[in-house]
Amino acid sequence: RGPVLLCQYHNNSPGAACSCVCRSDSGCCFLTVFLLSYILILKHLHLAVLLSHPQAVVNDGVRAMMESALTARDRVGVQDFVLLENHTSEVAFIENLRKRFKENLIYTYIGSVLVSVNPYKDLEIYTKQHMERYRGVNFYEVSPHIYAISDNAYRSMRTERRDQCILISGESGAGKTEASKKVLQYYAVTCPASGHVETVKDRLLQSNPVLEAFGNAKTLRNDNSSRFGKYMDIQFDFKGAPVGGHIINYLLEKSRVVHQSHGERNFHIFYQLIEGGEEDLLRRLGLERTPQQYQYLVKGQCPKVSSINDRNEWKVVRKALTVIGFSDDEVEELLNIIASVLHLGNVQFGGEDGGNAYITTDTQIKYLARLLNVDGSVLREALTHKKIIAKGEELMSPLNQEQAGAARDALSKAVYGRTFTWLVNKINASLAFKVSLYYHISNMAGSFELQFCINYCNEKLQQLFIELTLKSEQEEYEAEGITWEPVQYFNNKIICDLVEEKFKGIISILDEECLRPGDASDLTFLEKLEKTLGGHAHFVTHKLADGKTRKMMGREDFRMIHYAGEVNYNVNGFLDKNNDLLFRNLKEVMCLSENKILTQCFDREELTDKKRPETAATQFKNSLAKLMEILMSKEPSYVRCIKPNDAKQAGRFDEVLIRHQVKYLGLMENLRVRRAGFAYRRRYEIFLQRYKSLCPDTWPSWDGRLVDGVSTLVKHLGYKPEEYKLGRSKIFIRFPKTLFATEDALETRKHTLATKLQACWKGCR
Ligand code: AOV
Repeated sequence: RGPVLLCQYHNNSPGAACSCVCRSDSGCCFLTVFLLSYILILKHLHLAVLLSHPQAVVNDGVRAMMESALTARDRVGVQDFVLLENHTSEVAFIENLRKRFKENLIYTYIGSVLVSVNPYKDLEIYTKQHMERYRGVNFYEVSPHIYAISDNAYRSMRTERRDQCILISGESGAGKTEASKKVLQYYAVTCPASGHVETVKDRLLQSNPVLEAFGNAKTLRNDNSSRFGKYMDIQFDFKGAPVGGHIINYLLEKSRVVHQSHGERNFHIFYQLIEGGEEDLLRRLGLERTPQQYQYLVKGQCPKVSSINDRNEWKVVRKALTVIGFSDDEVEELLNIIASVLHLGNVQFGGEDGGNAYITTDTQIKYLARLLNVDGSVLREALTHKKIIAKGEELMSPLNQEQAGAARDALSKAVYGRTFTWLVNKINASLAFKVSLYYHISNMAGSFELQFCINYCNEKLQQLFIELTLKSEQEEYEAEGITWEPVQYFNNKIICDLVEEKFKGIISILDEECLRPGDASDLTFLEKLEKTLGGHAHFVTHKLADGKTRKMMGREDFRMIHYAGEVNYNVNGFLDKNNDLLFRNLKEVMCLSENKILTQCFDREELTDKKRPETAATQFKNSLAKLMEILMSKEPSYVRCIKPNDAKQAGRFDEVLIRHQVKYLGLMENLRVRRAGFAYRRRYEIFLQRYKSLCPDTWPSWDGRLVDGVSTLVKHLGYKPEEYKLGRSKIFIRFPKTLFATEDALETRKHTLATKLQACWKGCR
């Protein structure tokens, strides 16, 4: 029956906490106190010991602790890649990721960039206690975490009064959406609040399930894949409370409404409504509880997904709509539209063998007329005819079966796409205030025209990333009064220009072909590309300069050499997708609809506007340019997400897949830039606090100027002049090995102390 000592030591210094419960039955109070002071010396170790006999502490507990501390670096790798001994080695980089992943340490830094590997399982690292641990503490003094990034951005915003943004990137299923939700939750829990603010917090959090229901879908890569790009701002008041928000959506994958690849689904909302919708609601909408019955839901042959409970989700979404502030009428109109899309998909046409199309499914038209509040016969005609203007006269020209099917699908896409934008606007209105936080672009693979836009976006983000990283490095050196050493890096501006340059860029050429009347086609577009861009260092087609044909390349393909690697694009469908045209008469029908949401989505002015609408690629280019402007005006933090395997399985580390992402995310380049000068830098007070025990002049405290203390300390440690520099407020250390030697000295000192303690304990006995 020795003393029982329970001690928990948190390493989130400054302000480290030590909580103890001591029960001393055998009068060993002195020893308990002694042990405690010993434990206090053992800083930076998580420690939770429950002991029944103090002897055990010294012999086993302490030794185990010492051993684990000394071998920790081997076992769990370094928590910042800049501390890798061989920082140019991709092998070492991936090995470090692997070690940490194995220990469930999914986060690692490259300087201030957070690299995150999707664990595909729930880790106990997002609790309130974790949030508390990261609140207000120094970024580097705690283990890497998304909360550290969130907290750091928040504090910089408050102390430096600069807008912040957190850029989250990575391929589909890598964990971007989850990361963004963690950021939101962190702010919702840790930021101060008052009455009105509670509503904003709720709305911010509740906007997620709604956006996901309408904008996410099950794909092969991710059961909950965001099929749109998203930029979200949160505005904080002067007290640091969130008071408003704003969301901008990009490039919803509308084609998913009418077609899904095998094993994929349409947007979640359709299944949620059908599975979860109340009986009388479904009756009113004319829907059956069987997804298999709807053409738009059967293409992927995947109505059910084991990880998704559509019925429960429906309840969540329905409630969220109310919290965000949708009235019952608005919800009704919204669901009318969703149901209409399903009915539209079931509209079938007769008129085989090239004859004029006619509608063979009357019930659907009846439901559509009722739900969309339009005239059934007008809709019927619009679905099977095209309005053309010849010699100043309007004519209705009949469509064949195939054309009518395409017109129907174009209508479904337009209705869904515009309703989605309406939804985002509506959420924005409910978030009242405008302005500042994170950006998310998902990787919409599978369709080439989207892939093209996404890869273009990634080029732009990479450009921004390199520019800003270099800029902030340079600024820090200047602020600290340290000479800047120029860094060599690949500038991908040449690839951005290849896509976006006026007249000569791919988008300009595509638009030109889209506007050209006559024989313009995907192939003439490719020919023009060849003519204009042949010979460009980053553009390749099957034609070689000497007139021969390049092997391994299709005749309808062009290849771009992106910063992250080569990608082949098939030009099929580029013109159509870029035009994204909805026949005028279908637009007219929608303009006549009395559905309150559609009247806002289809503006009558659009019909009188003679100007051609902007093409999809140009719209994207413009919104991207605006986004870059927004991002440039803010101070960025980065989260780079990595997907560990394609099977969505916990614990599997697929090296080939990961190596590809490390390359595509430009992580080695990032590390190179970060390591070009000095690997490690810390504020004087933090450096001194950690290592002062290693020098008799600075231990137990240093009373003079911090810089002098650090200087005395490092001289005592034998740092050579070329190994470090002293700036205005920080010490800069060039190589990780210098720092490691100091860390090892610290461990040795702790070990010596432990041995002394042990001897002392024996003496006491
Ligand atoms: P994404 O946003 O990067 O893909 P998600 O954030 O949707 O990817 O993540 C995919 C899935 O991985 C989630 O549904 C979770 O099951 C799991 N996951 C991700 N991050 C974590 C985490 N930190 N802890 C536990 N599980 C996680 V896409 O939206 O397809 O580009 O468009």
